[in-house]
Amino acid sequence: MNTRKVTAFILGMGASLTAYAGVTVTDAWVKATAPGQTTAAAYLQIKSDTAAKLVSVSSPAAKLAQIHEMKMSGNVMQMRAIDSLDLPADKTVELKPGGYHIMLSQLAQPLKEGTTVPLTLTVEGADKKQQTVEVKAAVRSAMTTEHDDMKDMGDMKGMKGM
Ligand SMILES: [Cu+2]
Repeated sequence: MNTRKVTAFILGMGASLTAYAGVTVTDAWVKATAPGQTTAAAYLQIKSDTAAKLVSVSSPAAKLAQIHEMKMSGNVMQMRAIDSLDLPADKTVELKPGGYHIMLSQLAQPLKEGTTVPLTLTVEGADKKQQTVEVKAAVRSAMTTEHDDMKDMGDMKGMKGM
């Protein structure tokens, strides 16, 4: 195996990660808005080395940013704001279409594909100490994500104990 190639690969990976003292955020993205739309959902994967929780999110792109969860109520998918999202030690928690997401409301301007949205995540450790993680979420076209939504919704329906 070519060692130099492996090293370059690892460095490349590191560049796409945002790590702050034990909290790693990857693949942050926001769905591009349709004309007239003033809300958008942001998704990402977050992992903490130690047990912690995501307690708040803010963004200069939106007046309000909330942590939302989606749940099936009967056969209706509903979403609601939650106070915090548990981050078990060393476990990747996925915010994705059909599940947990960050809801951006009262957007300052439409979100266009190819741009980025800065997000500030506040994570609180078991010791109550808070740290913030700065993330740049890539804006992706709603067209290409629509299909994933449907698939995830389908999966949600089959899930037990949610
Ligand atoms: Cu929502």
